[in-house]
Amino acid sequence: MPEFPEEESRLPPGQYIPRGRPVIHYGRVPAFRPQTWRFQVFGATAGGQTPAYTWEEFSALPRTTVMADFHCVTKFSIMGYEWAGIPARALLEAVPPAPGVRHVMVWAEYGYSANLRMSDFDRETTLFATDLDDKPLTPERGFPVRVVVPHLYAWKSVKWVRGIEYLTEDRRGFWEERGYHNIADPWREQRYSYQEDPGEGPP
Ligand SMILES: Nc1nc2c(c(=O)[nH]1)N[C@H]1C(S)=C(S)[C@@H](COP(=O)(O)O)O[C@H]1N2
Ligand SMILES: [Mo]
Repeated sequence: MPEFPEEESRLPPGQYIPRGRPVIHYGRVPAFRPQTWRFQVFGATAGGQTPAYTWEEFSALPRTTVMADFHCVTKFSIMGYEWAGIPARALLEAVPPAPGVRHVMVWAEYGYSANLRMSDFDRETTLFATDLDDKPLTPERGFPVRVVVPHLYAWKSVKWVRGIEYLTEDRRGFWEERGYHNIADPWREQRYSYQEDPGEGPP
């Protein structure tokens, strides 16, 4: 039996609540070097400028808090994380995209990336989180800043984020190129790329 029965109704199909709060990622945890760290906004910006924020500049952007559940495609869901950080919309305001931009590529250390539709990026709950449960992120959770897109599978919630690229045409990110779904809505169980083709599925 789940500890909190009402959480069951918040579980997307095929997900379960594990013990504890697992940490999961591909590859090693990068070091943070505040002197050389930059957050680059590039691609199709409205004015053509592609600013690189220092850590001091980036962390001075407006802040907000988001309470949300977190759904990994490997089927565990963490209920009720409290993230704090910079809303995606603050970046869209600071560096407006060109009119034709429909997608955003989020870039991290070591070249990890995830693509988002602008409609998923431009949401009240999409966040560049610096804090989890009132404490700065730990290194393995993405310190100093990670993306949180709670309404999509968690591989889109890029840790150790270093920039965003405005795209006029969609491109697939790290896991989207390796067989995972381009959109990744857990409520529709959009786990794998074969589900993108209507009528396609495993035998
Ligand atoms: N940079 C980076 N971000 C990443 C990953 C990764 O391998 N590298 N893994 C993703 C996956 S698959 C998941 S489930 C979540 C896990 O976040 P957590 O460790 O805070 O639970 O981070 C996501 N963000
Ligand atoms: Mo994941």
